[in-house]
Amino acid sequence: MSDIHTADDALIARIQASPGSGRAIPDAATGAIVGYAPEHTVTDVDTAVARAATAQPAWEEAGHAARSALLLAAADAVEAHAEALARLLSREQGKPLDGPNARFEVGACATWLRAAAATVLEPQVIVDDGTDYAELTYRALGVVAAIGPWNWPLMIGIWQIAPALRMGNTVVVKPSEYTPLSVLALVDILNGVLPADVLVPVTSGDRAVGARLAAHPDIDKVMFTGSTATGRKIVEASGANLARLTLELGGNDAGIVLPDADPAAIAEGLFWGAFINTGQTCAALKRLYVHESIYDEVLDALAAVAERMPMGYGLDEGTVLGPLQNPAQFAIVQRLVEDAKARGGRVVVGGEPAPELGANFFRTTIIADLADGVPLVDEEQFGPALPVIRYTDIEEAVAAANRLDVGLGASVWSTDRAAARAVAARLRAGTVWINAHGTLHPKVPFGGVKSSGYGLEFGAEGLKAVAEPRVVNG
Ligand code: TXE
Repeated sequence: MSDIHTADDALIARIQASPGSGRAIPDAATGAIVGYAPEHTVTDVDTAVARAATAQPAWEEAGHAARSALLLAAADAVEAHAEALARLLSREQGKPLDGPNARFEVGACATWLRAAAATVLEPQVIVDDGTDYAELTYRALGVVAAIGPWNWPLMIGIWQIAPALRMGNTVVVKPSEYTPLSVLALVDILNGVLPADVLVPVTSGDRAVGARLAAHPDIDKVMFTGSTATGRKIVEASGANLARLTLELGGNDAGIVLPDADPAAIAEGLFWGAFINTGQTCAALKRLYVHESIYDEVLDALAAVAERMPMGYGLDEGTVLGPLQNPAQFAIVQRLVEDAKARGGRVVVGGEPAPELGANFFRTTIIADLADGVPLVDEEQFGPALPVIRYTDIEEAVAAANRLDVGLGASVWSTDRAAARAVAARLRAGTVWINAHGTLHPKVPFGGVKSSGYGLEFGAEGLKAVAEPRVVNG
């Protein structure tokens, strides 16, 4: 490697057993080898779970104050390595350093660690009437499996790890086979401050490793973010070990632009709502319904933003959009866009790959004049291709937004907050944003409905999800 002396390569060197051994992980943009990830086996999963189970009682015994102090130290350690982590993430995942991307993601890891450290679940007195007394308290569950995806591997990893550790659980973390190196580097940094075996990673290209982890008899909870198909397998596995589950699965978030919206004012919010991380985001705007009275103005304003956002190699400063992370995802996006064009969709911008940038690049694409039933509207594209649909009547738009079997997020765009809130109240989604889409806060619960999963993350609700309730009565 030419830039062998850079800090991100030093990180990679630390997490590799030896250079050249393990599974080669490509740079998402160039295909060059970034590093080699250990190839663990199902037997290694058993060893990892046993180590985490052995470490758990002392970690729980250490108490809330000690664990919070270590999570704060972990946040400082992440910040001390922020640029190296961001560079490694950018190379492996493809997302640029700039914009709401790699540096932003690493920063969010520190933010969520600190938020978990600061959140306290006080005992809740349920009855205290002079005769009866009952309070509800929470304690650790045991060993948590953290199984993550490739789109926001560090941030979603921390969303799973931080609350689990905070409550006194130990964690076995299994990153996506596409993005193991950045997660291993994060775990290495966290383990610089945590006691031994409190956080144990396993990595493999073999999906049997994730399956074993989810089904392991000594796993008490699975935190999973990924596809609905894999989520269903994890639900089936939990029939045997009765592991508690938090499932954050795919979505197909709708946005509804009301007739009184100001196209110029909302264009940038709409753009990042849809195209953050080049569209590879669970709660991104994936189909946009615009009232006919401002349809053309919204399309023009959105296209103007799209045309000035540079796509390219992530380590090039100024780039804000990257490639699709992997060829399979590229193929999904290409298929859906080609199909939408064949069905009469009007390409407003993009509409084709960008091979001059690299094999996995697809141009920022906005396709207008589509209708429900077209696969680009009905299926999760998980890439930089936004379908825009014209509507006449709000009843029609609400019905369209609610008609699919997923419900992670949704958004309503309007200058009239009361009108927007009235529409929001009718949308079936875990979160409905007004004049924004996908913005998250570490204290605000986040989770899906319908096939987008169940369970809440973040804040006090997120801590309860990795804890065992216990009522003390009397
Ligand atoms: O996800 P998978 P993939 C969507 C997106 C994408 C599709 C597939 O549409 O095209 O999912 O992506 C581990 N038991 N999202 O293949 O297969 C696996 O190793 C336990 C949406 O990456 O769900 C990885 O660590 N674990 C999503 C993780 O599950 C298993 C983000 C996710 O893999 C397993 C990413 C098993 N049987 C993709 N099999 C979002 N909601 O943001 C695999 N795994």
